[in-house]
Amino acid sequence: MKKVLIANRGEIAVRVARTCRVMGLATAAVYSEADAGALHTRVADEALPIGPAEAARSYLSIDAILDAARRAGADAVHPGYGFLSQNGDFADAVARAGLTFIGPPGDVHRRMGDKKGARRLMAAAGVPVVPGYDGDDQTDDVLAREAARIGWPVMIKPSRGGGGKGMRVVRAEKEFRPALAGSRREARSAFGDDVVVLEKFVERPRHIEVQVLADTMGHVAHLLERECSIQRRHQKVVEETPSPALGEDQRRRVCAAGVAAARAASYVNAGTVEFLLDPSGAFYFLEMNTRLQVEHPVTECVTGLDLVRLQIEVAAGRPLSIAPDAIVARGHALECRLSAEDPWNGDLPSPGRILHCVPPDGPGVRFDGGIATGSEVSVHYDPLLAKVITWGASREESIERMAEALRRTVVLGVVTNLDRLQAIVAHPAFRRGDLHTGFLEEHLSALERVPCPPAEGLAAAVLALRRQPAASANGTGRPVPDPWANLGGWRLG
Ligand code: MV4
Repeated sequence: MKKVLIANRGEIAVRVARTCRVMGLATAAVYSEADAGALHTRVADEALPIGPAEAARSYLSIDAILDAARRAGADAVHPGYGFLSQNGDFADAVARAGLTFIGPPGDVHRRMGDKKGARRLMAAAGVPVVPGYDGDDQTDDVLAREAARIGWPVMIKPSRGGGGKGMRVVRAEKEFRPALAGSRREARSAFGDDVVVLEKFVERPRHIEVQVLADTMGHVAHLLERECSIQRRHQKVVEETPSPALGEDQRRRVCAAGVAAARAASYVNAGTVEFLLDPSGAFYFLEMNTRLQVEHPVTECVTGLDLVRLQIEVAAGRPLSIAPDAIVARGHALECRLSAEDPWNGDLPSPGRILHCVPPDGPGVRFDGGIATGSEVSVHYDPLLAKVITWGASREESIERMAEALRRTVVLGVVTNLDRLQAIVAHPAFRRGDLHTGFLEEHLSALERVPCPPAEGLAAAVLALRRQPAASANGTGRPVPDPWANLGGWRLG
C-alpha cells in the first residue's frame, strides 16, 4: 500500500490523513463544490474534485469516488464514517477495482446491516439479545401475537437502517397495529424494505459499546468499552471510556460478548458492538457498526493505540500487532462533539463562515477538527465541526480538563452547542456518572437555556478580530461579514 484515497470530508478525513502521513503513505482527498479549500483538502497531499455539493452526487457516489481513486493512482480507500462507510456494494466495488478497502468486506456489512439476521446470528452465538421476535412470518396477526407475548412496552424496529428511523414504542395492545403500520411505512420509504423486529422496550438504558478489531487470520481483540449514553435525537453528544457503570466483572463479560459477536459475524477490521445496559445491570446486543466510530479517540487515549493505523495494517493483510491480553487501559478519556447547531432552538443548524476558531490545548487535551478560521459550514453536510477530547488519570481529572478545554474553545461566526457541552460536564448527575439515554431531556431541557459564562477565549478572540483589516481591504471586493453578527449566541455588553 502506497497511496490512500480518503473517501470522506471534515474532521475524519483530516484524522485519517494524519495517520497516513505518520505511516509514510501518500494521501488523496476528495471534495465537492461546497468543500473547495476545506481543511481536509489542505492536509492531504493532493485533492480531487468529485462533483456538486449534494452528497448523493459526490461523497455518496460510488462512481465518482472510484473515478477519483483511479485519477489519483491510489491503491487503497479509507471510507471514514457515514457516507459510504457501511455500504457493502461500495466495499465490493473498491475490491473489484483492484483496490484495498480499509474496512470489512461487503458481505460483513450486509450481514450486520440486517437487524433480523444479526439478532439471530448473535442469539445462536450465545450473545445476549433483548427478548423479542425476529421471525420470517411478518403478518400483522403474528406480529401482534408476538408483541403481546413479549409484554408491553414493546419496541418495533425496522430490520434495515438505523438511527432510530421508523422505530416505535408501543405501551398498550390497542396502539400496536397503528404503530406497526407507521413503522412499516417509514421503513419502506427510507430503506425500501418494511421487515421489522420486535423487542421488549428497555426503559432508562445506558448505551455501552465494545471496540473490536479483527485481522484476516481470524484473530479478534477488543479494545474495551465506551459509554455513549448522552445522546440527542440518536446523535451522540458526549462519550467516555471506561464506562462509570461497569465494575471489573461486568466489563469482562460485556467485552467478551463483543468479541463473541465479532467472531459470529466473521468480522475483519475495526468495528463496534453496541449494547443496551438496563438499570438492573443486564446487557443486550443492539447492533454492530461496521466502521470506525466518531468516538474512537477516547479508546486511543486510554490504550495508547492508533486505531486508523491498526485498520490500515489489518487491511494490508498483516496480522494484528496487538496481543489480545496485552491491552491495558490507563486513566479515563472524554469526548465532546462540537457542532454548528443551536441547542436552545431545536438544534437548528447554523451554517456560515467560521470567522475565528481557536482550538483548546493543554495537558491531556486533543482536538480533532475539520475546521479552521475561514471555513464554510455547509447546510449540505453533518454539522459536526470538531471533537474536544481530554484524558486524565481519573474520571474527575478528565472532566476538569474538559471543562477548562471547553472554556478555552472559541468558534465565532456560527452558533455552536458549546454552552450545552459546558452545561453537561458541569451537571451534578454527569459528575456522579449517573447517565442514561434520556439524560438531556431529563436534565437539560432545550426549553430552558442554561447560561454559561462566555469562554475565557472569547475575550482573546474579540481582541484578534478588532485587529482584522477593514471591510474594504480584504481583496475580494465584497464586504467582510460582520464579525459581531453572531458570537455563538452571546451578546457583548
Ligand atoms: C432500544 C431501546 C430500548 N429498548 N431497544 C435507538 C437507536 C437504535 N440504535 C437503538 N435504539 C434504542 N433501542 C430496546 N429494546 C432504546 C433505544 C434508544 C437509544 C439507544 C441508545 C442510545 C440512545 C437511545 C435513545 C433513544 C432510544
